Amino acid sequence: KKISIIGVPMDLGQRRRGVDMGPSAMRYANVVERLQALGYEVHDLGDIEIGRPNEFDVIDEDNLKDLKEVVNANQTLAEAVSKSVVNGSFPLVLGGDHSIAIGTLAGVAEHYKNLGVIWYDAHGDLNTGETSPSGNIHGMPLAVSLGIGHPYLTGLGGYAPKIRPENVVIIGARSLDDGEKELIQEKGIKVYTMHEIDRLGMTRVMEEAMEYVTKDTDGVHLSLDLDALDPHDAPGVGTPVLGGTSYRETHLAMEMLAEADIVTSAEFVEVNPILDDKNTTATVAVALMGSLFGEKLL
Ligand code: DIR
Ligand code: MN
Ligand code: MN
Ligand code: MN
Repeated sequence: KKISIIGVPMDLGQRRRGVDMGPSAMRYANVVERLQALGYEVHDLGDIEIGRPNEFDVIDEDNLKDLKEVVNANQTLAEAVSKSVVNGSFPLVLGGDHSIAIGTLAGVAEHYKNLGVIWYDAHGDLNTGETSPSGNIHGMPLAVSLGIGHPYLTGLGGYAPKIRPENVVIIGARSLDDGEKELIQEKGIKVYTMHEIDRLGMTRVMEEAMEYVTKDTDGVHLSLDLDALDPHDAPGVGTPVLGGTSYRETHLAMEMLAEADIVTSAEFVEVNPILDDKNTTATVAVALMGSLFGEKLL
C-alpha cells in the first residue's frame, strides 16, 4: 500500500495570502509519520512549483484572477498525480487553495472512465468567470471539472470533461451563489446541505452518498475543503462560514469511507496557517487523513 503526498502551495485561486503554507503546516502536523504508522509506504514528493504573477501578465482576464499561473501549476500537478496513479500509489494532494482540484482531477480522471467525486465543502465551487462574484478560481474547480468554464481550465490535460454530474455529490454546503444554484438544478447535482446533515445525521448522509458515488463508477475522489467544517473546529480557512460539520461528524465520514474502502484519491485544501489558531486546522486535517486511511482506536 503506497501513498504519494503532493504539496501544492497555491494561493492565487483566492485573495487571502497564507494558504500557500498549508502543505508545510500539514507536514509539520506529521502527516507522513501518521500514515506510515498505519503501515503505508509514504512517498513525499515535495511541492509543485507555483509561478508568481508579474506586472506584465494580463490579469483578471474574463473575471479569472491569475488564470495563467493557476493553469500552469495545475498542469504540473496533473502530471504528478497521473504518474502516481500509474505507479499504483494513492495520490494524496495537500493544498493550497481549492483551485488545485482542477489539476488533481485532470491527473486522476485520465485513468478512470467514470470517476465518482465527493465534494466535502461549505461551498459548491460551481462558478464560472461569468457567474463568479469574486473572480477567484478556487470557487470554480467543480464546474471546470464538469467541463464548464474557460477552455484553458476545462481543457487541462487535453481532455474534457473530467467527471459527470451524476457521479458527483456535494456534502456540507451552506453558501451557494445564484449561478451555482442554477447549475445544480440544471445538471441535477446531488447536494447534501447542512440542512440534510442536521436532519438525517451524518451516518445516513454518508451511507446514501457512498452508494450514489459508487453506482456505475470505477473510482472515487475525495475533495475535502477544510471550510466544510465549522470554523470553531477549523478556524484556519480563508472563507469561513458558520454552521458547518463538526470535527466528530467529519471523522465519522472519514471512518465510513475507510470502512467502505472506496476512495482512490484525495485532496485536503484551504488550510491557511496565518489565519489559524496554533496550527489547529492542519492538525485536524491530518487527523482526518488518519481516519480516512483506516486509523482506529481499538
Ligand atoms: C464564492 C466562495 N462562492 C466564490 N467560494 C469558496 O468566490 O466563488 N469556495 N470559498 O471554497
Ligand atoms: Mn472549496
Ligand atoms: Mn469552501
Ligand atoms: Mn453514477
